[in-house]
Amino acid sequence: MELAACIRRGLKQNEFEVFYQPQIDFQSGRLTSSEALIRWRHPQLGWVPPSTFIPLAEETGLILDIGEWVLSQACSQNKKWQTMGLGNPRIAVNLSACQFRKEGLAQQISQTLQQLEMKSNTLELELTESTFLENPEQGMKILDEFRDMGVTVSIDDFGTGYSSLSYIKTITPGVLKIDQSFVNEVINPTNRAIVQAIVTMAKSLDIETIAEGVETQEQFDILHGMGCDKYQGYYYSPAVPAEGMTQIMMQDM
Ligand code: G
Ligand code: G
Ligand code: MN
Ligand code: NA
Repeated sequence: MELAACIRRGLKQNEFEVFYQPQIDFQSGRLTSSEALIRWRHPQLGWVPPSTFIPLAEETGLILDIGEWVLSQACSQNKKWQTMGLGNPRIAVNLSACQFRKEGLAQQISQTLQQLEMKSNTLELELTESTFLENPEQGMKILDEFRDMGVTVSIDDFGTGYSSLSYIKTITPGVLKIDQSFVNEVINPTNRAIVQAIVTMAKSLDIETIAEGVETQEQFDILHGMGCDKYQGYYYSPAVPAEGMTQIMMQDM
């Protein structure tokens, strides 16, 4: 069967699952939030990584269905965690350019939040610079709507785009997610200088920084020392199923 048809069938037959990766505060060592990351359990192929189906889903527009599904899954899961008394966790959801392009995104998100009775200030939406730059005018309008709703905007893979820093001023994100490629080699003086510059700039603009893909104690120490706010990565935990995330949250209480 064609991959697109497989995705369609998979959505109908509940083959997709949302995993969650913890985000940890460097200072306190406490869990603050998690990122929702889709996984596909294909009946024949087993776990199919998003890198093999997200690009096609974007080409075919299927990402609109996937995106809506991930958002409602993640929000209802987060609501469950709040109801279980596991604090006031935040959840970060990835938005693709395709979703960002379609009319009515903010209204759709607002509706989902209302239906699930989830507080909008516990939702973070991740977008890349290129998603925004595809159509900055429309982008500004959507970001204003997000802001009015009280939803936080994060810039994903920060530092890998080709945008000028002036866009930071335009977007005024709540969070910058420092791309894994810098974090991975943060031991290297050039990368270290770049990451330090990002962290310093973000601090003075009152923007939070998250280091992505922290894997080692050494990376942890360097980033902590630089004043980066939070981290995400295998050093703490990979993305895990909802039940695994619940366990992690209970241990963190
Ligand atoms: O979790 P993993 O590293 O395998 O994710 C690979 C890529 O897939 C990442 O770039 C991530 O942003 C993307 N991805 C994961 N889940 C989603 C999702 O729900 N929506 C979108 N648009 N992208 C996702
Ligand atoms: O949305 P984004 O492109 O940031 O997706 C994050 C991706 O990074 C996911 O595919 C996730 O599984 C992956 N990831 C998370 N932590 C680590 C890590 O410590 N090392 C590596 N190599 N990948 C990671
Ligand atoms: Mn992301
Ligand atoms: Na990223």
